[in-house]
Amino acid sequence: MSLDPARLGPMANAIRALSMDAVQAANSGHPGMPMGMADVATVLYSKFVKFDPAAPKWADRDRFVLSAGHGSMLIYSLLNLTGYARPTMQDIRDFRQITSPCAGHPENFLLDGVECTTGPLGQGLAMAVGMALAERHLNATFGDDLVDHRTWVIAGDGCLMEGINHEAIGLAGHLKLGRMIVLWDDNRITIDGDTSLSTSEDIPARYRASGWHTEECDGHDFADIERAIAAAVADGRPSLIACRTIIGKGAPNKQGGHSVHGSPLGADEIAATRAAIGWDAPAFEIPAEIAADWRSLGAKGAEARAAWEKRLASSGEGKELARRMAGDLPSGYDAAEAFKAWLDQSQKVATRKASELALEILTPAIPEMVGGSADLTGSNNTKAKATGPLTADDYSGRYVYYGIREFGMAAAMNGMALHGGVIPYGGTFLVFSDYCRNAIRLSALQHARVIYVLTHDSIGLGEDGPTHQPIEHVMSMRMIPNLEVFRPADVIETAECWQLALENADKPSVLALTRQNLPQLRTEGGMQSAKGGYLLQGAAAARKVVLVATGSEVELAVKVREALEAEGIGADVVSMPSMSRFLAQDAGYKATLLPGDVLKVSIEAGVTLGWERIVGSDGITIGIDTFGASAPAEVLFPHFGFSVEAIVPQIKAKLGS
Ligand SMILES: Cc1ncc(C[n+]2csc(CCOP(=O)(O)OP(=O)(O)O)c2C)c(N)n1
Ligand SMILES: [Mg+2]
Repeated sequence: MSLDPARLGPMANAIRALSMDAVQAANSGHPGMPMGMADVATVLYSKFVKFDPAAPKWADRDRFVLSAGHGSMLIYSLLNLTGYARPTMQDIRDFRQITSPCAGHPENFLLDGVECTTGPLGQGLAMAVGMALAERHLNATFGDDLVDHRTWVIAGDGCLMEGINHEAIGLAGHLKLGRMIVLWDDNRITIDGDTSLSTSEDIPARYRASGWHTEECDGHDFADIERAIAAAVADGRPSLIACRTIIGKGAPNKQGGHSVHGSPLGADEIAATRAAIGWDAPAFEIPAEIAADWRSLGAKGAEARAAWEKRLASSGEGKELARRMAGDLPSGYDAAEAFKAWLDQSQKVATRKASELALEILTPAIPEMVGGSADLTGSNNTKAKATGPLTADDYSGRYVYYGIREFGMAAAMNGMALHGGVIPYGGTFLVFSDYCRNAIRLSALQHARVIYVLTHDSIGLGEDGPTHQPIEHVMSMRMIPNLEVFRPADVIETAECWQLALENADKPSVLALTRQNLPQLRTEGGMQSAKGGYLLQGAAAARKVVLVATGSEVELAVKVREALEAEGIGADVVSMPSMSRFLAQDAGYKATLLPGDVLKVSIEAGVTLGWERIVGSDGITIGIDTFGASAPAEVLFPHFGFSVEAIVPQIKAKLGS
């Protein structure tokens, strides 16, 4: 059945009017994209997207991602017009103001219906790959009756030009994520002007080469748009639809040019647009008939949702799916109990190996954990026996071979976490966190429970040399708000940190893990890491010094303490697997561990910047503020001053003893 263009035209114009008027009122924003894609979005929502504004978090809803996040007025218009509780028309009037959830770019934590935060170009599309992957995985686990939805993306030239696009579509094509459909706003305009300034790529050919199905349509011809989307739905491969559009369509003097990308149209052009598209209503008013047409679309989903709820209630699996979607860990899960057996085993292992040992216990108990690595499985130790490969032939697997696609992996994991029902974790070398840093930042911004397993966490990795040796990475990730960075010191701390990371339901975590073996320092349980820092060994002689260390340097701190004690200088060792967690403890606890009247010394094989917060301005910071070097780890540590012989004299000199 084809749609009636006589009704669709005015509906699309409602998006155009709201977008140009909101941007004008804010005197900032991007009218070109929503005006250009208004026709495509109208067809998409009239006929294809499964959603229910009355239940925005309905688990089996389609996911819609506006990857071209600068065109945020498009999604705000759609949510308002179809009847979501927010944004209200007042919210839209207040577009880009502090009181409004209609932020400059769509934020998943401000509005239901915004599935992910977009704006950093390319990442919306890459997150959608993760959503489509989570959908197939849950479908394979729970069946068609409970999980059966699509992932829709609107992306611009910029999203397709970014390097991450290559990683994202390569992964989606390989995994045959056929329920993902990308509508490309093929307007041939970016900020600087015509796309011919900077590219001559055959984008559909690139997608086809990556295993995608491609379609083209006239993005202003309703019937042609419907045809192309229907063809995409019918094809088993992921689909790209090149929608040939005119940026700012409707604005008679400005459409088609780059000036409409990111500036208000201005009062004169807005008046001319109203005349050109036949829109008489004042700003922020939608004529009753058009509003009713949009509302009726919104109401259509209620029936499908009610039917799904019935199926959920009558399914034996319903409760389990609901638990996973709510993000609650399984009841009866108590990893601490399982890890207790390790306390008297004296295991000397790398913390990456300790992480694998923890995963062998955690992954069978927590079936929603889906692991992976960017081609470093054997180095990151991310694969456990319970996590079989997730492939195009078997989506029920729980281990994703992401390939050498760190950014694509991180963005996909964001999409998986935001889709819900899975807890993604993935590995690469810590030094390559830079490759995916903006996705890690978006995990934090979006409150996404993603666990990054970042191994080879210092010069301790040895011979691979300075390109592979993290220096600034641990500290620089501690600077990202709402991201918890763990650097455990031994097998017991690693297990504790894994548990804490899983319990961080509203934030991502980083586990910084060693390549090299470390002795087991802890023989007592008690979840000490839960305070971020704790007293590992107390001073025997009168306390003059507190040594604060993380990860592999806790072993060194223990040796420094022994040497000091041998000379009658009492020293505590504080292990600090999570600096942010420690800093969040109450003042009394912090003062007990780090009293004002003793010398405090930090030891961490990374930059010293930031450790003043812990040791104060008259403490000592042992670290490394240059690049590393290529040599065995046993040579590198003393070379860079990480030895009892180098550290003890500095402490004695400071104490004046
Ligand atoms: C990673 C990233 N780089 C740069 C920008 C700044 N930026 C926002 S929109 C845009 C141009 C995008 O062009 P296109 O996707 O074609 O959007 P259109 O102009 O057609 O609306 C740029 C460079 C950004 N948001 N994200
Ligand atoms: Mg463009």
